[in-house]
Amino acid sequence: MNWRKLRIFLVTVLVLCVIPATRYYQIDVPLLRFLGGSHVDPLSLHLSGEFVENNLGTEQDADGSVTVRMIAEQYLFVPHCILVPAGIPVHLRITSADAVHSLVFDGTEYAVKVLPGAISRAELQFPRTGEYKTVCREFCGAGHYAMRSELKVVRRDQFPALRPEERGNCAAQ
Ligand SMILES: [Cu+2]
Repeated sequence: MNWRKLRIFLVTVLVLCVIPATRYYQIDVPLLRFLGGSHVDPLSLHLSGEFVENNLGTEQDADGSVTVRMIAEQYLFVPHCILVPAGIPVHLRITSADAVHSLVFDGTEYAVKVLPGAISRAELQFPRTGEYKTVCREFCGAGHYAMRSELKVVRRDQFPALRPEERGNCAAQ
């Protein structure tokens, strides 16, 4: 093997390693399926499963914590305004209906990468009441810069008592 062939070979190997290393979030969905992880079909989110429209928003859990389910899609987050009680664990479950997004709660350290086909989970807690802007930090297309919504943290006694089948959002306040 001469040096030129060796160089081409090494560059090819390097490129083949760099592509999966930088685009890992696009190849882990089939892996998730293989491992039996949290997989959802982005094309039928609104038809069945936990991300149907009337299941989005804040759910009161039996142990006092809350679960928030959201969808990220070009160019909005659904629901547009999330309502959670202060000082209580918030289990976030979010998926994407189209591109890769990144949900960031401004003024906090929380950032969640959102992929189509997978459920991203995060454990959040907001000790103080207030309003947080939630923005997308992953360039997802022409309307990316307008992809913003809101999270409202209210006092525990101001948070509405939700029945098991009921989901809360800012409108329920
Ligand atoms: Cu975006």
